Amino acid sequence: MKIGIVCYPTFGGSGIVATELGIALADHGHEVHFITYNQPVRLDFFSHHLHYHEVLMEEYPLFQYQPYELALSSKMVEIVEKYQLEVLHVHYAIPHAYAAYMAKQMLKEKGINIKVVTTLHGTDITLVGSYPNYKTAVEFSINNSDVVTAVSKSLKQDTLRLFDITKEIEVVYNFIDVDKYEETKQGKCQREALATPKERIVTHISNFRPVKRIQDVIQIFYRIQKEVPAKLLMVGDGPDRLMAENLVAQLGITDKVLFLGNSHEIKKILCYSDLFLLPSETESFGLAALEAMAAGTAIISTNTGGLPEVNLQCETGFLSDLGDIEDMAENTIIILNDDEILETYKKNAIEHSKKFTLDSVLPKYKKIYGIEFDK
Ligand code: GMT
Repeated sequence: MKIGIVCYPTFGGSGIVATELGIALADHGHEVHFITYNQPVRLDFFSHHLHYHEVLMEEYPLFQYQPYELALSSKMVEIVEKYQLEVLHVHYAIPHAYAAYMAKQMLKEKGINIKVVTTLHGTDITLVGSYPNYKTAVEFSINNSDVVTAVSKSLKQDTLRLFDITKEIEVVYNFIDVDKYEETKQGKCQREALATPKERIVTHISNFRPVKRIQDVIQIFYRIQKEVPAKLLMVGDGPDRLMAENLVAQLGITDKVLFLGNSHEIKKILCYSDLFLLPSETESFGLAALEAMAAGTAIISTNTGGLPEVNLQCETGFLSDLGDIEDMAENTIIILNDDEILETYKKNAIEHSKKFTLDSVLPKYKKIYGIEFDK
């Protein structure tokens, strides 16, 4: 089948899911066309099954804001026609579902019927999507997609609560390619480059936006390092990075916290890690936590959104109320202070991550697209 995938090409979870899905479909012989404003970060190669089309914008002095939806929908029409695509799968409703609806209407005029699949990822619903200034258009474009999916049960419930939805929403969980984590585990993990043998390694990975509560990550770690020898790896970049660096300096723990920036070596970093911190305000799923679990890392998170569907209380880690940094610090110390507990949680994390495999999710998307048999 010929499939168009529209996503944010950055380090955010929705772009990662979209890219990994596209790569897997191409591996199964389908022709996949990414339509985005930059090459997706995890798309590091092309093949005759895998293509990338850049959405180009025009500068004009009259525009205070450039009309991205216009350029995107025009590009979708062009690529659907040129390559005879059969499905457009858009990840993150804003503005992709809206642009896809416009593209579908334009194509209809040309006698082409394209199926539009919209996958809701999180903040497109729980934060930005429900802003009064966007809500009408987001609701309209969800209701006018041919198929709508959400990445967790919790996100489906949030969508039904926040919008007037007339469309069925199917839950298709985020996924990981378990084999890729096995390969990393077998490779040499140069942990000693970052910490002494006695130190535990605690990791946080995100795009450092306010919703991730980076200040809580630092405050939790501040309490941990008083009780357990440990290092904190802060991976990613975003608006709250400077605030976090200042807080680390204020608390006098600069020698114990490493800011690594955005990284293409996530699996390697996770293979050094003992525990992953995710104290988010809201998290529709928590792909970063799932990736950490697959790499054998215990999880300390809040109990918001879809996180309880991923992190299991007293099994793969602990979940606390939003902002309860004392509880999250205490739970972390319990895990890190005891080799046996840590090993048990790590093993459980690996086992539970296997419930979210590419192999279980791919057939669901194929069915949604209408793929009956692979070539
Ligand atoms: O907020 C982010 O971290 C990025 C965002 C995105 O859409 O790029 O992530 C959302 O989608 C991910 C993939 O489905 C989910 O795993 C994240 O939980 C979700 N983020 C939030 O809900 C805050």
